[in-house]
Amino acid sequence: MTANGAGGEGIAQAIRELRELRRGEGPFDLRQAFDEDPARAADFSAEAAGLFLDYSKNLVSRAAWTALLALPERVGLRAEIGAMFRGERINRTEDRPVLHVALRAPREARIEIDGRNVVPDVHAVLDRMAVFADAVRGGDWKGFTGRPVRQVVNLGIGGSDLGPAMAVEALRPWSERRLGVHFVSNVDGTHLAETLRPLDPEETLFVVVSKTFSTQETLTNAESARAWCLARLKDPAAVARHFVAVSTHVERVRAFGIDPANMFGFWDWVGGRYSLGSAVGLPLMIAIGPSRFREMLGGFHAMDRHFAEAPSEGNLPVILALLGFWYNNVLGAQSQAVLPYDQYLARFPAYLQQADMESNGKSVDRRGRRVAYQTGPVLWGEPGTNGQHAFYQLLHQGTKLVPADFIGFCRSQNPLGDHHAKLMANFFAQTEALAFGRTEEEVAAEGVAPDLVRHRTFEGNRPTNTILAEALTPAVLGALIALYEHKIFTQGVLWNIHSFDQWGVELGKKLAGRILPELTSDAPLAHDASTNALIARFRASRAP
Ligand code: G6Q
Repeated sequence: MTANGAGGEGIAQAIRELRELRRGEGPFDLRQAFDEDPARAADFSAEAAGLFLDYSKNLVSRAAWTALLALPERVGLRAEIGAMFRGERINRTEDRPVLHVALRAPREARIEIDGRNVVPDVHAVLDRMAVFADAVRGGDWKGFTGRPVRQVVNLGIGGSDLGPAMAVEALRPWSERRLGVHFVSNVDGTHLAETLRPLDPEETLFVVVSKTFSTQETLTNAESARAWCLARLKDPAAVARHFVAVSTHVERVRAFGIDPANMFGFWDWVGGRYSLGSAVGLPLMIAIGPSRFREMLGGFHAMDRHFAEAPSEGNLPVILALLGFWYNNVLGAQSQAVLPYDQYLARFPAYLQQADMESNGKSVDRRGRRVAYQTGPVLWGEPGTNGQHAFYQLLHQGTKLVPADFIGFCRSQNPLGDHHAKLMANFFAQTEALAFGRTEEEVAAEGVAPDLVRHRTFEGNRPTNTILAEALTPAVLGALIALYEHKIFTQGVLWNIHSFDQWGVELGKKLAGRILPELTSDAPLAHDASTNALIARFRASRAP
């Protein structure tokens, strides 16, 4: 029986065994591990879909790694991967398949849901998107007054914002520079107002992206955007030239006033945070064009195949998942840093934050029982080298264990003087410094005053992964995203939790719905004393 087949007790038992192994080994020291094992760097590295992963600078002995590598089989990972790729309804609390892998399957592939091959549907939408994206890019899609579109504004939030916003930034070198692509997500009117301020309604196209087409923030922004547009263009018929929708819900799209002919569909088996490869990627396709978009899908697919086929010991998502599990469940780390050394990946940590924390921030197992172990970490990060001048102090000398993924590229998209060499010198230096530090003896030998030696000592032994790729191309970005998607999936299996629902976002929405009318009335309040007092203060400050 698999660990999770045993109902989750199996994984708790596995954690106890790993902790026992760790205790039995005594302190683990990276300097010593590298000194004693000349093959460590070569053996603790793997490569797939254009990504090279060096995981040798982790606090894992060969014995511990062998024990970790036994986990996928214990939890039945192969069968779980098979169930996802076959379109089984693995999102049980919402009774849906989870098939983002179908979004990047080649045309000739066959993936069935209830006997229907969904791959032709996927490609039919991609083909329609391509026609539309080319029309916008080529200036053939005209606004109501006959001027070509110059500005594209994505209105969406969460999974309908973070993926395309991250990817448009990441793939800017391939973008049509004639077009501005903007993202408005927050219901805070400032976001929309400041974005629209410099734009001209006559040459602005809004892409309203909402799977459900019922999300408060997105519909509020879409209504205000429509009012902004019509204030200039006067005629409601203009909406058809300036608004398109991406949704699963044709009736609500029609009710909003968008012609369903200008709607790009997707399906309930695409989770919001896994939807970049679907029509949710439309603003990205407009920015970079259909063929680059397909290259990105190709990168996703290459990593999908790798995840489905490679044995655990060479499987990049599985390796990252097991290492994360080790820190989270055996060594007690609370967070995970992701540190891209590429300015184009500035939004990548925020994107992954949703993918990881919304998927694995759960505290009941698949049978609804409180888990007896830690689940998803707090994920955070910023691009290097900026972070070095900010929070790296804590990484180097703080009291907390923070495993970190460093992501870098051999070639820059902007080879400007020696910028890239300097960037990458920092990239390599940081993981070296974190792993090997500087001992008191070494610091003293440099002539540092005795009372400063302790302050200037670096303990080292701080774990990192290094992900190195040739260049940040569309295909490499696709592979990178899929790498983390499947890491998250694997960890969800290890923790025996449901990674593809997000019930934890519901309560706040519900309470906001109750509070909204209270803000503009003087009816008695019936919340707790704190919330009552805060709402009363807000009301008082807005009283005429
Ligand atoms: C993602 C979540 C969530 C969702 C947003 C937007 O996995 O489900 O972030 O994407 O709440 O939802 P709509 O696309 O339905 O507006």
